[in-house]
Amino acid sequence: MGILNLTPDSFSDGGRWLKSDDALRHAAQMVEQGAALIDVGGESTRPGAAIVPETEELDRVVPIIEQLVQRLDVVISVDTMKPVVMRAALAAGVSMVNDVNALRAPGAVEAVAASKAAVCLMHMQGVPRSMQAAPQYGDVVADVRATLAERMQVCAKAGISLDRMLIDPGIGFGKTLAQNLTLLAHLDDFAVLGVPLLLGVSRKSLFGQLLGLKLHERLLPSVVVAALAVGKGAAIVRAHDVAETVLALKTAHAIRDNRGHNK
Ligand code: 9MG
Repeated sequence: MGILNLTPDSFSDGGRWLKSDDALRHAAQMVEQGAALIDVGGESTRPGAAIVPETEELDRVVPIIEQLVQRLDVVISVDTMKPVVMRAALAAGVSMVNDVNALRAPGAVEAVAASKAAVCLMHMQGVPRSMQAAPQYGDVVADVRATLAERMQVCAKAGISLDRMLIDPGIGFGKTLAQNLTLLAHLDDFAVLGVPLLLGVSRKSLFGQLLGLKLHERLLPSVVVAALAVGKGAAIVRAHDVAETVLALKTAHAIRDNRGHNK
């Protein structure tokens, strides 16, 4: 899943794709490099990010989504927490909603239920503005899994079938470095929920905390973790650096698919 941030303030590529021609060209390039999905976002979810007014988010994402749906033969997904934006993006042709808030906003579940689109339910403790202040869990893996299971149940009750759902433990969303590492070490524990796992680690601050790396130095650990995640069952990896991530994932897939053969 290639990331297309149409935001002035995203943590790693804020402001880079504000001109529509640049955004469309970048999306096409990610597809050429092997992305099977493009995730279009108009509001930064980085820690401390400000809330973007609905109209502004709509203006940022809808015209680009309309173009991408016409031009690219891949899944276009919208990264938003707002039901109004979900509905407009669905009307513009997205086939997936990626919600870091797991459809908690009033009307979000209904917006997705009224469509045929898939939904990624991501775990977040708190809200982006303050989520890194003091994240607290008993057993982080069990707690995140239980919350995702509960969100899946809410969606199922509203008529969203299991085959439309994906889950994501939300690395960096209301988690300390130790909690992020524990989740990454236990990704296979999410398989019991019975839906595909999506993971986003690309250029995230855990690499700054763990290795002292600046943003532009985080490519290598990002692709290493992407490959490890595939080994632990991840179906989709959300990435800025698509070409490099695709190479890592192809290698990880070849190894994973070879398990059980011993000749
Ligand atoms: C929008 N966004 C930023 N980080 C993300 C992550 O890790 N997962 C998903 N699903 N979306 C994310």
